[in-house]
Amino acid sequence: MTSHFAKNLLQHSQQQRYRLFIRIIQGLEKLNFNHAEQDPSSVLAKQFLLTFSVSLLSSGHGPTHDKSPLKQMTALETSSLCSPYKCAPSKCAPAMLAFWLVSLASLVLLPNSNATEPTPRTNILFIAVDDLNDWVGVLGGHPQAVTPNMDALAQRGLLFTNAHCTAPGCNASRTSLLMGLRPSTTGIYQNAHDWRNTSLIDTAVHLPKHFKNSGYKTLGSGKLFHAHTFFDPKYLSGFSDPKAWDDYFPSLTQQMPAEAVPENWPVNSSKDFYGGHFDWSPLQIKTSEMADAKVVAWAKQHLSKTHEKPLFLSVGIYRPHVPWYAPQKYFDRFPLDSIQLPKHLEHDIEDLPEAARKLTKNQWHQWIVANQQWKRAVQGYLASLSFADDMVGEILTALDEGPLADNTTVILWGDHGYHLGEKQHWEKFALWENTTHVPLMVVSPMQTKPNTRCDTPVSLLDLYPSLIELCDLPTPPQTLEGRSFVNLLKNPTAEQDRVAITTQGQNNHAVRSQQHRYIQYADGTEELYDHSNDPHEWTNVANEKRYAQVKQRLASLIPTVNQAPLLPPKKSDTN
Ligand SMILES: [Ca+2]
Ligand SMILES: [Ca+2]
Repeated sequence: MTSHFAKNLLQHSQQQRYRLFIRIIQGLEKLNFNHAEQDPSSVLAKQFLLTFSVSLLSSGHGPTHDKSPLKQMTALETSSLCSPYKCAPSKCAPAMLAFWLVSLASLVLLPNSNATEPTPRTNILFIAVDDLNDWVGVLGGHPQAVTPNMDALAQRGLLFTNAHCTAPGCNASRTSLLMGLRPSTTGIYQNAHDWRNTSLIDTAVHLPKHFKNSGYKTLGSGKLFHAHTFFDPKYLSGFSDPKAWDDYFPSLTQQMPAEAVPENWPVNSSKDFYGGHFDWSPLQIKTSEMADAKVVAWAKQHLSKTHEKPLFLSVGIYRPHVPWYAPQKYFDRFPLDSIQLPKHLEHDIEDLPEAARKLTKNQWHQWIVANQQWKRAVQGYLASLSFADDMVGEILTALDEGPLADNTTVILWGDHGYHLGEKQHWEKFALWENTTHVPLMVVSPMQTKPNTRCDTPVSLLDLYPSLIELCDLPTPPQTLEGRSFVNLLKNPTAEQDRVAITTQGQNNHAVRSQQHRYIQYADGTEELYDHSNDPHEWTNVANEKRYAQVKQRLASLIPTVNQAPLLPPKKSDTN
């Protein structure tokens, strides 16, 4: 300890030693010595400490330092404070020892000159890609996906290969992620459930606001809280919170710009599906005219300059959310006659319980097949995904070329998965792997190593506590229900017993472990899939006796709190 102290001391400049001296003097004053009441031993100890601090000021410096005003001042103070007292050295030894320890502790604890500059808090670039399933190249969900930018991002850090949403719908998933609370805890299960009309407005602090309250500059662009277009300006604001942001694009009260649409729509689909907004077609426009391109252009401006505070920048990319309208060049990347349908089993739904079959958009599927639109729809998704990937590439290039490159943590996530005909289902709002599995990648200069993967299940619910740990933020007032995954960033195999839980409506849950998916519906019916031999979840083994213990263990992890929905449930959720 003594040698460490000496080494530490020698590293301090004269100015730092002076600051140290002042700290010791201030510490003595706080001890509130009163000359008339102190016993002589305590006063001698104080004298010893003062003498020590004076020697500290002069140590390591040449004779010129002895003549400095500083030295003269300390000598004067020492004399005036302590000269009237005398005592026997034997009596004051314990007190001297105590003060020695105090002074040594203060010196050792004082950081050395290299560490006095606090490490700047990492900036956060938070990229949300809407309705992004696991077709991203590095996750291998579709052999024709073209996502070089997201693939490159994953290779710069850590890719979670087994990440899942807490709810398979935009609003329920995003609200859960941003509040750090399960849908079953808040009762927010559907897109119509606006968190701002609930008690959460008083009892919880959502993620961007927590960053703002904790000293970050918060900037946002595009969809973060739920919003959609439906080609009507009234939906573009969504459920945002203008008070959470220092600035937002298009504005503090509007999350999304209006999007480019064909003159006559639907082009390939039917008015029966969301009034025609579930549609796919190339657009004869420049990429820069796309709404997402405007969102990204704004974000790029802020990545090209320094900021007075650490930055939390959220960028929400709307594609590949429907409508799958994108410039012609993105469709040209996927010639129609080359399109491969997603892997599917013809009679897959026959071993599903009735509650599961009710979730499927079977009628949509029948229409799509009957009208020869399945390949065209897959083409539309692949084109929209490729466009979204180009947008991610633009953001990352701006980051890399700007002043924030070295101290920014990048997190890219999708809000839920997406079916394109598997199990005769389209979209989300179900509890299978296609719907719950999401891309999640983290590149953190201080935490992750390039080209690492983590196969342990994690949840988007884990993002809030992970960001708290990464950025050293205080805890918010609500009790966060996720579990930080920061330990997995450095050591991807550190934990293997985690599970991810997804909830679709009240009392319907899926529990995903490393090997299995267990689903339990409100009526008690079940599904179980074994991913070790059934990666597409084609064979429901819930009724096989050999899986009884697996089922029992996973069922025991289902949330016990299951709040009633905020509003009466609709027959089916809407986009
Ligand atoms: Ca979504
Ligand atoms: Ca099946």
